[in-house]
Amino acid sequence: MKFLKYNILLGCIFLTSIVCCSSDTSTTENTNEESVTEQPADDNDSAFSSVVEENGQLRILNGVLVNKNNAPVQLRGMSFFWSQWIGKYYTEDTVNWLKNDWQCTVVRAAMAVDEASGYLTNPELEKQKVFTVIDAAIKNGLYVIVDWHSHHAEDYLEEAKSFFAEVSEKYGDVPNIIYETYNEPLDVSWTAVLKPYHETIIAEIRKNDPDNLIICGTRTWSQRVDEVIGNKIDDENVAYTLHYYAATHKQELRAITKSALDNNIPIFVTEYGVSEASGDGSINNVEAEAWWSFLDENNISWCNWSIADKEELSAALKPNASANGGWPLDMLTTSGTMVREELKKKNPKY
Ligand code: IDC
Repeated sequence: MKFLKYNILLGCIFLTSIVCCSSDTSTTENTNEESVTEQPADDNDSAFSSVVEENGQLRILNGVLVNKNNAPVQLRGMSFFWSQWIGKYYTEDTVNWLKNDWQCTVVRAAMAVDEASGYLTNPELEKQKVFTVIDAAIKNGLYVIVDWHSHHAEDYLEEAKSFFAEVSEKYGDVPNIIYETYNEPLDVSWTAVLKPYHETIIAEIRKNDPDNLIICGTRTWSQRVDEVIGNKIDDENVAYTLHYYAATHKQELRAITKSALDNNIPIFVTEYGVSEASGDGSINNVEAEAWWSFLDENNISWCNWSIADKEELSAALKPNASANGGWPLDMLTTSGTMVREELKKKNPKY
């Protein structure tokens, strides 16, 4: 059965390649005659054992995240919490559970930097947590985002350079790794501060890793993706970060995002909540659904905030949930339940 499905899948890719190759590509910016192929219908039961086995090396093509066959890929998964505060979930067992039970195709490790006792104070301790998640993600065939979780990264340039140099040297030869150079800048200039910051870090990464995806934070808590229009970073495999919290950010932020998309700016939602931007307050189901539809329509990948058992509405787990996965459904919060259902409904099952 699996073999048959695999052949049908290959057939679809082959046929869509022919259709796409013979169609008019004049609407695309790219002149190298490559085009994005159509995604075969997803029956939610993949013939492959993991998302990385199926999709391999990711890249950006005409503003879209595509796989090794140039077919669009939309990853969906979970973000871990600040590593220094709730690092107990940075375990192999949690990653296994997020793949097998939650059907995540991507996870995000949030390396705390300057807050409390993060990387600046305890680099080895914090790195070990992040490396544990990366190693487990690679074993599971998941994509993994390595996020420099700071609001002031431009103030610690040397530390960021050395961290990303180390990560790219250690993991740059596997297709699983995705770098996120700056979680959320505050109100600082894209042109004068953020773009040069990202370029400096990208130069470090590219010494070791010529091709994996790099995601770059934008002004105002990674919301102003429109400011990248006409001012992109000169690297083929860069996407830009959008963050939203559904009970706070609504149509206005979707409109900003749409203007970026209309200008071929690749977007990746490395973090969002169904709650307010505080991470708490209230949950907005209607807006959560509106955002999920918007992301699907535009093939935008996402990670939900967060794998944590803190008493706040954005946390996925109830207090004292096990650090080794295996969570019974009654240990999930309202947010955790909503997001897990969305993942299981939309992601392929590996
Ligand atoms: C929040 C946590 C909260 C913690 C706070 C500290 O949920 O418990 O007290 O950080 O700053 C973001 C950030 C992310 C925030 C999250 C919710 O990237 O670190 O986590 N959020 O406020 N951007 C928008 C919302």
